[in-house]
This record gives sequence, C-alpha cells and structure tokens, in this order.
Amino acid sequence: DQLLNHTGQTIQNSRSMLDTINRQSGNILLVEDSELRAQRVVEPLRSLHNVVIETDPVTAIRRAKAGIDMVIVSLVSKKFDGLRVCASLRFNEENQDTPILAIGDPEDEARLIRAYDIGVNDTLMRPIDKQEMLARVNTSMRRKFYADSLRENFNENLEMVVSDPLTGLGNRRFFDRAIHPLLDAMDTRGEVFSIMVFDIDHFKRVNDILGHDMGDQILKEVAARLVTNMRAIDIVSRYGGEEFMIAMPTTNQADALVAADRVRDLIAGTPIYVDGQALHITTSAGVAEVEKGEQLRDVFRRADDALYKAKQAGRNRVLG
Ligand code: GH3
Ligand code: MG
Ligand code: MG
Ligand code: MG
Repeated sequence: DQLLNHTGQTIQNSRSMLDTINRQSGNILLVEDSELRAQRVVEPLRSLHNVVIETDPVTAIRRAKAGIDMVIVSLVSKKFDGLRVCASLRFNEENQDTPILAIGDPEDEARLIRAYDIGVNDTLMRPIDKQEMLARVNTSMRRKFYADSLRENFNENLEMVVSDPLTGLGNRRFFDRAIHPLLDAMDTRGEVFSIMVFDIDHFKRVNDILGHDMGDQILKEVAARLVTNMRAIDIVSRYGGEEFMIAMPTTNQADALVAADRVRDLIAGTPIYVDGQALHITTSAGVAEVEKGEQLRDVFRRADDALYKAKQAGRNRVLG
C-alpha cells in the first residue's frame, strides 16, 4: 500500500515536472528608460510573454526580488548604469538564478563582455534581430523552468528519503545527519549532549495479538507522545521498526535519564486507544551521554547496552 502510494506520488511529481518544462510563457522585467527602445524589445516578445517595463533601477531591483522569471537590462541609458543593475540583481538571494539578458550598442562591446563576469547569462547587440532575441529569451526561460523543477523535485525527494511516512518523524538517515551539529558544538564549545533509544516492550506479541494495523496505530501514538514531550531542539527519529532514537542537546546523563523516564511514564501511564480499545503499552529506554572524542558507534552501543539491561531487568524502565 505504502509502496503504491509512493509510486503514485512519483508519477504525480514527474507530471508536474513535465508541465513545468513545457511551460513557455513567463514574466519578464525589462529595465530600460527609453520608451522607443523598450517597445522594440517588447513587441516581439509580447505574443508569448508578459513583459513589464521599469525605468527606475531601484524599483526594478525590488520588483525582481519579489519574483520574476527573467530580466532584460539595457546596458546604456541616461538614468542608470546597466552593469550595476545586473550586479545588484545577482547580489539578491532571490535572483541568484534569474536569467539576465543584457542589451547594448556596438560601442558597448567591452561592457557586454564584462557583463558575463558579473553573472549575466546572455547578451545581445543592437540593432536587435527579433527572431534571435525571441529564441534567446525562450532558451533562457526553458532552462530556468527546468532548473526550478529539478530543485522542487529534489526537495520533495529529499523529504521522502529522510522521513518516515507512518509517524512523520525523521528516519535513521535523518538522525545520523542531524546529529552532526551536536558533535560540532561539543568539539568547538564543549557542549554536552545525550542520546536515548526507546523500544516498545513485547511489540511482537502486540502485533501477534492485535494485528499489524493496530501495531501501526500504536507506533503512531508512541511517536506523537515522544514528539510532544521533547523540546523543539531535540532530535526525534524513528530509527528502526519500533525503536526511536532521540538526541538531547545541552543535556547531561542525569537530565537525560529524567527526561526519558518522564516520556516512559507518559506512555505507560496513559492507555493508547485504538478502535475504542484501551491498550496498555510500555517502553524501555537506554540513555548515554556522549563523551568528548567518543565515536558515535560507541555511544550508540552504550545506549543499546543500557536498553538491553532495562529489558533484562523487567522492561518499562529507563537505564543509563
Ligand atoms: P522487546 O520487549 O524485547 O523489545 O520485545 P519485542 O517483541 O518488542 O522485540 P523485537 O525486536 O523482537 O520485535 C520487534 C517487533 O516490532 C517485530 C516487528 O514485527 C515489529 N515491528 C517492527 N516494525 C513495525 C511496524 O512498522 N509496524 C508494526 N506493526 N510492527 C513492527
Ligand atoms: Mg526492537
Ligand atoms: Mg527488541
Ligand atoms: Mg521491542
């Protein structure tokens, strides 16, 4: 089921990607202070694109920042320095990838070449060949839409790769990455942190008696209780099947034990309701404070050993 669901999503993603690539028409900002020259640029583009003319460079830069698919800048003008406009555009986070086409006169050739250094994608020399300009604009636009769709898909896929669909928590891959800043904080600022591993008691039995679906509902509820009871800065993950790994920044062993026992109590002390049935679920946890210079796998092993001892000692308890 889950697999089908994901496949569906992927197909959906590819579809929206195709839509994006096939998208042709875009919003273009033309920075030009001569009405006559502006019209020469707008006229060939108008049938396919939406072109807005801006004569004031400050307003133009603000507009581009607000969102535009492409900018065309006239290099020579009475009111502004086109190269500086291009540089300012590139300086904005929002316009790092916005295609910029610079247009200049033959005597501006040196400046047109310099424009590439500033980060302009393409240049044109007057007199403008209408067909050539339209072709260049369309190519830049297609490239931009394609890059946008790749980025969007990448972010969506990344989300799928690091998150657990059942509980919505980060998965093991997420945890293993998210913990790195804590290791850095320990190296540079000497900040301590602890990890804890929670494991549902006799979960195999729960599945056998109540069925896998009920088991899934229990996992969801345990995850929800974990999240709501940890601080926002804690890293909570579903590390394995019915195992949850948590990292607590700036928390020593003693405080981590207290926090873990509070969560344990919260799960054991309040029944989980699934299909109107009150289920009494318990968990066991192992806690380990990370020691300076310690390898992560050694920390995990210590937490795991503590968990094992908690199980041996009768479960529904926390050990460090
Ligand atoms: P212990 O108290 O020693 O932890 O016993 P246990 O039965 O919980 O431990 P064990 O690791 O032997 O079994 C874990 C069980 O968790 C086995 C597996 O069927 C179940 N499980 C793992 N992932 C899922 C899941 O996504 N959904 C459900 N419903 N069950 C799962
Ligand atoms: Mg287990
Ligand atoms: Mg187990
Ligand atoms: Mg278990």
